[in-house]
Amino acid sequence: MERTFLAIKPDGVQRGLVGEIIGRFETKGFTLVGLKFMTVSRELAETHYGVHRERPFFPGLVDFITSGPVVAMVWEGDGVIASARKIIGATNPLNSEPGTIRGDFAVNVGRNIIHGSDAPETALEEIALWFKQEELVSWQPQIMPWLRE
Ligand code: D4T
Repeated sequence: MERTFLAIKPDGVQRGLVGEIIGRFETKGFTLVGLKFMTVSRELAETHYGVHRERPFFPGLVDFITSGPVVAMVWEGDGVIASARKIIGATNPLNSEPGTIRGDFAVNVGRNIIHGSDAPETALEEIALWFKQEELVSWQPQIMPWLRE
């Protein structure tokens, strides 16, 4: 079953949006298989955002993501990687559609509330970076027959 890595960034936590955000993925019908509330080390932040190392916004991005607690999560379900990106909305919240998380709650690209893996390869890498295998819980929600035929 497909899995993706999502993280509510420090702005989402500080603004009290944790329950609202988790609820969107839960009520959609995806399955939570990993969850932790944590402070991100600079090493983890720099590895996670390594692809952006040469970009001018990289230092500010690392400062921001390490500035307060985040909620790191793994969610499971058919098509969850692409679907979660749609639920999250475009990177710049001013371009995010209303109804998406960023479209509903954010106005600035440097404070865009939540991260979601953008492809199957990055999802695998990010899950392995943020979670130990034993921190993930494989389970079958009892409502599954009501979610898929
Ligand atoms: P993340 O990775 O946080 O889910 O964001 P996206 O996948 O939607 O977008 P991204 O990788 O291009 O950007 C990573 C992260 O950097 C911040 N950022 C981005 C920024 O502060 N200034 C910028 O100009 C850009 C392009 C926002 C998300």
